Order: sequence, then structure tokens, then C-alpha cells
Amino acid sequence: MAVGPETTGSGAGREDEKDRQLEEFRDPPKPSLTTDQGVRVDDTDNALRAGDRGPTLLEDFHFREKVTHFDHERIPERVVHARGSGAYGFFEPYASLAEYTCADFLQEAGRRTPVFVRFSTVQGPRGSADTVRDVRGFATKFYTRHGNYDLVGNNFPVFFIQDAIKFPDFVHAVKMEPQNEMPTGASAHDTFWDFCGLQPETTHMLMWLMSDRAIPRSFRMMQGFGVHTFRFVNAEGRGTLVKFHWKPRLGVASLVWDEAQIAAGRDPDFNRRDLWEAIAAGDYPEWELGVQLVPEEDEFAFDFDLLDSTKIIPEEQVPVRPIGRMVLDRNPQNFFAETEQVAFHTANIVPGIDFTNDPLLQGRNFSYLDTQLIRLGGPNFSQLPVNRPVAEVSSNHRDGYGQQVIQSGTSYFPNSLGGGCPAHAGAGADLAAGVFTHYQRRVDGDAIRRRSDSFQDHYSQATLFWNSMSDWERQHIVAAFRFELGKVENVPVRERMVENLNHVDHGLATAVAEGIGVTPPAKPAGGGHNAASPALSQANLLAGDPATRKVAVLAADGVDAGQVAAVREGLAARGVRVEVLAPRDGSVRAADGSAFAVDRALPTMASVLYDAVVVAGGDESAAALSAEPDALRFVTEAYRHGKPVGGLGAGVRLLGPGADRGASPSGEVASERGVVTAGGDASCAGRFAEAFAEALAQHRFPDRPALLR
Ligand code: HDD
Repeated sequence: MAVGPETTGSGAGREDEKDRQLEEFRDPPKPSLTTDQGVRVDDTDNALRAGDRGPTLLEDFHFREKVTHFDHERIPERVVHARGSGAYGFFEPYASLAEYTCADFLQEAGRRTPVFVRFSTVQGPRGSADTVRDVRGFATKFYTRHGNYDLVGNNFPVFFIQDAIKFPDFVHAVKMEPQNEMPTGASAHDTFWDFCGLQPETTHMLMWLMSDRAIPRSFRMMQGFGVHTFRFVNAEGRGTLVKFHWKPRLGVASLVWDEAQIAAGRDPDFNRRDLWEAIAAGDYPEWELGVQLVPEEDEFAFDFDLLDSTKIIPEEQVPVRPIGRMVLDRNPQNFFAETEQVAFHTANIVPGIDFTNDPLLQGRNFSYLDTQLIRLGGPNFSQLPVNRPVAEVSSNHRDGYGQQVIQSGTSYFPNSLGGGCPAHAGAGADLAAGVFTHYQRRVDGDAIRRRSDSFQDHYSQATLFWNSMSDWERQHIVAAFRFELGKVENVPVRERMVENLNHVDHGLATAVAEGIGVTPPAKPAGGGHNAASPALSQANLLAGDPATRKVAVLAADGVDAGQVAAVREGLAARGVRVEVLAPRDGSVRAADGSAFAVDRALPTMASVLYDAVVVAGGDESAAALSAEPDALRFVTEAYRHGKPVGGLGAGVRLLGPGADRGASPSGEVASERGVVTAGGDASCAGRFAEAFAEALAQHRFPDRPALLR
């Protein structure tokens, strides 16, 4: 309730009123404010003072505790992947995978294992925008009955470097530059491209980074990859090499660059909000887990090294076998406690899953534990609720910062005084019974610092990626290289990168060079191959389903409310979320005089926050919107970003002269390159919704003229 002079009169009266309002907070049956020692506090609004205007007294333990705790609220942010978003859910296998692995959570069709997933960007700090061009982290913690298993992957199937010893160099190069801490959340700067040009193993990953995969429409619409080759081990101890893939049920969809940049300002939380709102609304995102399995005897059957994390196994060569599904169905209660404190570690594996000698993976297995120690303040971070295994924990680890367990008994082994507990399983233990035994493999060789010859081809798969792209994907990649290298001040750095791209594709290198003022290189001798992998193109990864897409319907006074309601109903039946936007919030007056509810005020939103826009019918409404700069911009921007745009009746006028052709006064529905129109007749609303849903399912129309990229 507002407290003001008109309700309370004098200053003393205001104080009385405030006291009266606070009374309920002071009421004993309600949870009372206490110190951390559980002592109830009388007042948290005024520090203890010597007299009305006197100095604050050191004696005020409540004040000191409150401020001290506040001073220590922040913990170091992750050195990479600082900005993220998490959710809980479950994983369930389709069938037993016992033939390949004895991992407990993969043994039984339909048996659910709880998970926590954290998505993230890599470069930017915690407060950076979501829609920057970057890799997205996709880390999953499976709380299995045999211990926690962490699959710490990304939304790209390859990585920048081959050996973990290069990670600090890579991260120093990509992060904001040290002298001015710029740019935030962007790789478009000299040090990044300097490093990449000199380290050509980055080239394949750069192709992914410059593609639209680096600006996902939603965390719910991106693939995930374990990246490394891992190993499954079955109950007999037989190993099978395995690569992990997450495939989103909603298909793979991205933003376009111009849109991503606007969204970064309109809603810096664009991806995080999308995930949160979808889960809150019951639109639970879902991924299928797939595996590429390679028998150990086929390890050398490829023209690249399976231990090299800059390589994929093309899906056409080894198909991805679906093994189960993951559903995220619960938002965290407290961002800090859960999403910030979750601690992933590549070495958190369970019986039935093991490592390979991938030098990137081997190095990661050191780094993650180490980073949690500094980030979470000591060795007991596994006791935090989000990290705590569901499997029973029993170790001889003792004490340390933040110890939560009152431990008793002996803490050494062997012991007789503690009854020999906790006992370890000993030699010959049974993997299938949940005892981890390292996969036995022969290891010999000289201690050398050298990259294997089998890791030397840095370009073939970058070319494969380029060859696999559709025309519009290629245009976007060229534009991205031009943008990023165009931001580089140092000319030799630009030139070196163009030279590297020339090994990928001469046409690509030439197109990039022309955009950034670098002399196009000569066509390399020999050169190139024509192999392509259709599975790499986003054009082939749409779900064909508009479910959960967001549509803005623009309306004003005089709107044809019946038609909008019918369209909303038709789209809702396909799982589409519709919001009505009008120049002002609350409601507008419909053509029939009734009040028509508005979901949001136009000036608070933008087309980039929606997948599509429809302009409602009604002469007066369309005329009012035509005079509204926000509305005109909304429609034009959506159109130029290649999104479905629709017009009903008089609303068609806002789509521009080209769209008029589609709408016939007889109520016919027309749909061309994502511009869907219907005449004034309300009876066609159902058919309009159907055609619009089809357009939405196609996500974007890259063959429209004058698109913004
Ligand atoms: Fe990493 C975090 C993924 C290479 C060192 N990494 C981190 C996260 C993801 C990845 C998703 C965020 C986890 C979370 O949400 O908390 N990282 C990858 C992938 C890689 C990779 C897919 C290559 C295939 N990482 C990599 C290397 C090193 C690290 C080679 C070090 C040698 N990564 C870290 C880290 C982080 C991290 C510094 C920062 C915060 C954290 O671990 O918990 O230890």
C-alpha cells in the first residue's frame, strides 16, 4: 500500500502507519528474522546508534553480520562459461544398452535418472548478453545410482584446440583484451584472430563459430555434443568407442546476426528467459541422446584420428543411434545455489564409461576439479545440494572448508579399529555391480612433447563443413568472417586468416578478402575435395513443427476481435504461443465495442523477441497501426529477418504493397515465402492459422529479397 501525506497526514502519522504495516512481519507465528545464530532480531532498518544523530556502534552484531555476509556474496565467476542457465529434468533410455556398456543408467528402458543441465556462453562474463556469437556450453549431470556422471559438452561437435595445454592460450586470446577489458561477449578482436591464424587447428571450429550455429534461437533448439571420443565398457570388460550427440526435439534453429545484435539490447536474457518461460509454461524441452559407436578394432579405419577433438565422425559414415531422451521439466529455485554452484567435471564418470587418450580430454580431467576448488572455496563442493550424488557417499576424506557432514570413526585404510570400513571392492571387482575399474589398456612410449602426425590435417573437415552448407548458410558465414576480421586492426592478422581460409575453400577466402580490404589469395595448387555431409546443414535439421514458437499479433482500437481469437485458437492447437500487442497495455476496444485484452504494450517489446508477427484485421485498427512507428518497424524488421509475417483483412496493408497480392477480399488465404494473408472474412481464420503454422515450422525464408543478415 502506498504511504503518503494524503493518507497519513503528519510525519509522525507516516511513521505510525509504517510501523503498523511492518507489524505483520514482526508477528511471532510468521518466520522471524534472525541472525545466523538463530537469535531473533528486533529491527533491521536502523543500525545501533549512540543517540538519534550519533555514530554507529561496533556493538551492533546484527549490522556487522548482515554487511559482512553481503560483502562475501559473490564467488569468482567461471573463467569461461560464466554466463549460464540451468534446469532439472530426467533422462530415460529407450532400451538396454548392456551389449555395449554396463553404465547403470543405460540398462533399462524407461528407468528415469534425474539430471541437471547448464547451458552457457563461453567468452562473456556473467553479466554479458545471451545472443552473442559464441559457442554454447551444454553440460549435463546425471545423478545415477552408481554415482554422478557429467557429460560436459558444447553445441558444436569439435573444439578449437587439440591439446589441453593450449587452453590457457586460447582463452587469453578470446577473452576481453587485458588493457581495456573489451570486447564483452565477442570474438571480433585482434588477439582472438591472431591466435587462430597462427594455430590452424582452430580452423574447423571457426567454421562452426562463423555459422548461425553460434547464435541459437533457443537453448531448446540446439544440438549438444560430447565432442571427444569416449569409451563404453560392458560387463565383460569389452570396450566400444563412442561419441555422444544430443538432438533437440524442436529441431535446430538460429537467429540471424542482425537480429541477434538487436536482441542483445532488447533482452540481454533472451536465451535464458526463453528456457525459463518454456519450462514454467509446461513446454518442457526435450533432447534425444544418440551415440556413434565404433568397435575398438575399427579405431584406425578413418582418415582422421578419433582422438583428435577437431574432427567429427560424419554421420553418413557412422550413423547416430538414438538411445534415450532427456526432458527438462523444472526450473531451479535459486540461481546462485543451483546454477551458479553446480560443479561439472569431465572426470566424473561411472562404471561402464571410460576415457580415451584424447589429449584434450586428458587435460580437462585435471582442470575441472582444480577450478571448482577455487570457485567454490574448498574441497567439499560435492556436498552442495546441486552437486550431491544420489548414490551413497562414503570416503575417508575429512574436514576442509565448508564441511557439512559430522563425520565419525576412523579415516584411514587399512584399519581394524573401524571394522575395516569403508572397505574398497578390491581386485576383480564387478563393473556391473557399480564398482569402477579403469579400463585396462596397454600404455607405452617415450615421454615426448609432440603432436601426433595423425593430428596434422587441419583443413579437410573445415572444407567438409563448408561444402555441406546451403547457399544462405554460406552467405552468413562469409558475412560473419567479414564482420569479425573487419574488426581486427592488425592487417597481417587479417591476411594470415584469409590465407588459412584459402586452404578451406578458395571461393570463401576470396569472398572474405574482398570484404575486408585484403588482396585475395591465389588459388592453392591441387586443392580441395567435394565431400559433403548433409547432416551438418541446419537447413536439414528443422523439426517441421511450430510448437512453442512465439507469435506477436498487433492490434489497436477497432480490431476484429473474433478473427484474432480464432487465429489464436488455431495456432494454440499446434502448440504455438500467441501474444496480442497494442500501442498501450490493458485492453483495446474491439470493432464490436467490446474490450479486447492486450498481453503486452508494443513499445515494451520488439520483433526480435518473437518468431513471427501477424497484423490483425479491422479497418480502424489497421489505420491506427499504420500511424504507429513501433508497429511499422515491428513488421518490417520481422520481414527483413526472414520471419513469417501475416496479415488479416485490413491488416494486410501493413505488410507492404507486395503482400496485397495475396489477400483476396473473398476471404482466401495466400502464402508465399512466409508472407501469409487472408481477406476480411472471419471464416478463413482457421485456414489462415493452418497456413501460418506451416510457415512457422519452416522457421525462416532466406530467399526473400533485401534480407538483413
Ligand atoms: Fe571446458 C567449463 C565445455 C575444453 C576447462 N567447459 C566448461 C563448461 C562447459 C565446457 C560446457 C561449463 C560447465 C558449467 O556449465 O558449469 N570445455 C568444454 C568442451 C571442451 C572444453 C566441450 C572441449 C571439448 N575446458 C576445456 C579445456 C579445459 C577446460 C581443454 C582446460 C584445460 N572448462 C574448463 C574450466 C571450466 C570449464 C576452466 C570453467 C568453469 C568450470 O570449468 O567449471 O575448468
